[in-house]
Amino acid sequence: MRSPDLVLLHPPSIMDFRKRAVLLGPVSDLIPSTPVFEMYPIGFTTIASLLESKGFQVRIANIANKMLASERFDPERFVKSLDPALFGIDLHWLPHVQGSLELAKMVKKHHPETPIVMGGFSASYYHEEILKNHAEIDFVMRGDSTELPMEMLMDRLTSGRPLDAVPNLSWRSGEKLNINPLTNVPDDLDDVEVDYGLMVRKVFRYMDLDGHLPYKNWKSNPMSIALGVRGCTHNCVNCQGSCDSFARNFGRDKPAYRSPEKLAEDVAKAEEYLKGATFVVGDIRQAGRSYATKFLSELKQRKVKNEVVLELFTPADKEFAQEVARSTERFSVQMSPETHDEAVRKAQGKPYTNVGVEKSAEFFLDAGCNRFDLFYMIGLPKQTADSVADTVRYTEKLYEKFKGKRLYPFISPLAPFLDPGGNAFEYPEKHGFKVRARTLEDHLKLADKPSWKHVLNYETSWMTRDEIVDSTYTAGLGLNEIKRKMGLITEDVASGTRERIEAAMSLSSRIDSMVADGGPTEKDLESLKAETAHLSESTVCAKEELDWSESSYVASFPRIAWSLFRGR
Ligand code: B12
Ligand code: SF4
Repeated sequence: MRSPDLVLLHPPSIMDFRKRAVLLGPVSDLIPSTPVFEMYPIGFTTIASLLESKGFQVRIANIANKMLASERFDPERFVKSLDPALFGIDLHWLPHVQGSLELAKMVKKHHPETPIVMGGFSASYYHEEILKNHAEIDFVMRGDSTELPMEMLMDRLTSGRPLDAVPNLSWRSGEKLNINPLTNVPDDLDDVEVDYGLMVRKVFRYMDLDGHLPYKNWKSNPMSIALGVRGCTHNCVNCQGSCDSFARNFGRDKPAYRSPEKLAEDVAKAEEYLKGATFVVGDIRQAGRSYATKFLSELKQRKVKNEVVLELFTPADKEFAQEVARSTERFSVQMSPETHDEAVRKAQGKPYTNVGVEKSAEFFLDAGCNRFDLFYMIGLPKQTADSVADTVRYTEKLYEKFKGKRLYPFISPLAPFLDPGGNAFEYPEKHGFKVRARTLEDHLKLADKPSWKHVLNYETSWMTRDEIVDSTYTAGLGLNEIKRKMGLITEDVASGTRERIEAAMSLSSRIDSMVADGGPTEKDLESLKAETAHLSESTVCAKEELDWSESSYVASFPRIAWSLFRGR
């Protein structure tokens, strides 16, 4: 079999997580990944689609997932066995700082002559520091749209032509750092393809299912993504994906949308391969109400049976809820009011009311929504520990108000990092944040700390790191108790969650004492290993509470087989 031209590698957040004891904490309780953040950027698939259409062969290898899937999998041996013309490693999410840089070293050790390109939001933000301080990385591909520049880079590398004309590329020539202009910022996403058929074929081409799976539990809770937008019209203060941040960091002064027809087609195509939920990224009303209506009518025509998960960035009216219901067979909605406190929410950049949130939930649930998820957060501007406790009390009222309906409130900390590039990170004093790490190197040092409290890169003027951690666990206990009282979870589940939270709290303070005494020592860490691994997952809630559908990937087998048979 021909060697791939490009291998895209996704690292775990911490390369040696299997050996190292770190209380990673409830940093991933509300997303599909485990705390090692094994999900790779959706952009891996869009880069692969474009390059494959131009005749290059691209392999995706989710190292994080392979390490989770099998204790016997040896990442170093695997990396050594590869032989592409170019390696790509993502540093999209900053929590991967340690994993991405360590993986780059491992690759370079075995392939000193093969260039490595890094990409993603964090790599874009820190491109100069990466190239100055990390000799193993040859290129950083900046920006939110790198498909075309990656094709140009591959083309130049394979033909030996100069790199000056490759947009968005930062690169070293000898000691010199070259920063090509960030000019590939397309106005729309109509040329960006997420091709699930290609992914299925790759699994078979490389006989590697785990290396292509987006996250560990995908087999029991499969999900696909439809990418409707790059950029955002909103300005949540802590977000690197905000409107201001996109302009400052990724050269984007307005969002790029996929046409409503193509987006609806993406949702329909995902269904050809997969029985499960499709998550549509971004509020479909961002591009205007007529865009949303067009998308929904296109979806209706396609008679999509899979569950469609939509996001609301602001409250919605009854008419919209009913339109969604008329256009889909099965749908869910997610909204992130962040807090019950309207003054805190406003400071966070979301100036809407609780009445608006509750009305939206009512409209969608009455229209037949499968579930309406509400996400609350700890670590916001103007938010105190008392305010977090009040949010928990508020969720009890919500549960009572929506009794018997499928409304699910969740709460989690802003962790482990305040996003570099977001308004709060860039202007911390203005927004009441104290940032403990500014450079990539600072974050690399934090990633080495033994518990998530010590990893946090921020505090606020209203909450210390201790308070953020305590409030998180206390809120977890509070929500658990509410759910138990209301009969939403069994006594067994409730006591299991309570025990886990209490054990995590106790372990967190034991680690604090070790740190205060100058530790923890290697021996301490060794003895903590089993506990830290057990107590970093499903702490503030059980992950299954977030599952969208009852499907498993076994249910998708006939579709996958049929798609292969058709050769698509
Ligand atoms: C959708 C989304 C998700 C989805 C993931 C979808 C996915 N698999 O990509 C979910 C909900 C699972 C998610 C989870 C998380 N997310 Co998120 N997410 C977003 C969101 C809303 C949109 C991202 C997007 O549009 N991607 C599309 C484009 C821009 O990226 P892409 O196609 O994947 O990649 C392109 C480029 O980035 C680049 N690229 C990326 N990687 C690489 C690698 C190489 C080698 C190259 C060459 C190029 C390259 O090229 C690609 C193609 O053009 C943004 C906010 C926003 N408005 O942008 C936050 C955002 C990216 N997420 C963020 C965070 C913090 C997280 C979490 C860590 C949160 C947490 N603690 O749980 C987790 C990490 C999950 C994991 N890895 O396991 C931060 C990132 C800040 C930072 N720099 O660290 C953002 C900016 C905002 C936020 N605060 O939520 N997220
Ligand atoms: S958190 Fe706010 S700014 Fe960031 S992507 Fe979501 S709505 Fe946009």
